[in-house]
Amino acid sequence: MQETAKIWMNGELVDWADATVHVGVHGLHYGTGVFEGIRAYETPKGPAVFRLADHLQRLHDSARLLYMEVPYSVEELRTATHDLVRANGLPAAYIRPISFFGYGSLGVHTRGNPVETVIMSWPWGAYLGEESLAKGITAKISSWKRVGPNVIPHVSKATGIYLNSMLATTEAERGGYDEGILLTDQGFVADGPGENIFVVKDGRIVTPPLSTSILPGITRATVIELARELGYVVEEADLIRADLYLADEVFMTGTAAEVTPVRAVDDVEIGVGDVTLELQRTYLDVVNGRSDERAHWLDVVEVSVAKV
Ligand code: PPE
Repeated sequence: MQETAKIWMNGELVDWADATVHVGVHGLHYGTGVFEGIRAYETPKGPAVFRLADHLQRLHDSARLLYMEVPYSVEELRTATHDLVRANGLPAAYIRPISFFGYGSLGVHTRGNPVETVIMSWPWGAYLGEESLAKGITAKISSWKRVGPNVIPHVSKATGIYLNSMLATTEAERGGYDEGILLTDQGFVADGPGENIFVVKDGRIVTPPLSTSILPGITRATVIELARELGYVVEEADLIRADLYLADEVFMTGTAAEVTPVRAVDDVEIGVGDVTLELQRTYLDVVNGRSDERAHWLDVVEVSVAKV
């Protein structure tokens, strides 16, 4: 991780090295936190954060599902994010807000622990490697099943859920694959460890419905909207692993992964297809501020211009 100058911590910008907590924090012991992954892009109007308010609203929703109250409103966190982007002076950055139960008392109940809220930002390139966007990645169906909706509410981007993701991604990597794909206990395709998944078959685009134990991805929603506007039929329907093997194209979406083609699943070669690349191009145009119709999704950060 590339260090940047400042981190926003509980209302203040502090030096990167000073953003520390005690080893007794509740979130470290029990995974009791919620977080977001957001990207700011370099646009003609300056650094712009993609769908910032939507991400911050999801942070609040995630917290509610863990009986946690984030002590800052969406608007306060939005201002904080702008302050941080300005302070770190990066034209493009990955932004990571996190709220977690802090130091106070241990034991699995959360009573007596303050809620700490922190926002980090640093440069983060292509999530699955520099070549992944053009050449695609290989994926392996994980032997680990996705946590069910009555195990941990998967609609919540909760830190603890990422133990499930970590197992899938590590297993895939140890097997020589770039990424894992998780199925539900019933055998339906759910998602990647940090991405939603789409299949293209006979010109139609299919993605698992939100009831399939997945995170309601903001990139997923964005891509569905953009694809429909391009004239594609997009369905939210259950998929089984055979649908992946027989697909014309498979791709993954996420803030970090953007739109990444999956060129093989379990060594079944699929290749990188035109629909995926068209959606990837369209998405990258939107986030980089090259689309006027979607300018409302870009929250431009005012950076002061040096006086001449
Ligand atoms: N599913 C999961 C499990 C997930 O973690 C993400 C984001 C998505 C879907 C896509 O959601 P969205 O970003 O709103 O389109 N994963 C974040 C964290 C990845 C990480 O390794 O950390 C991300 O992409 O920022």
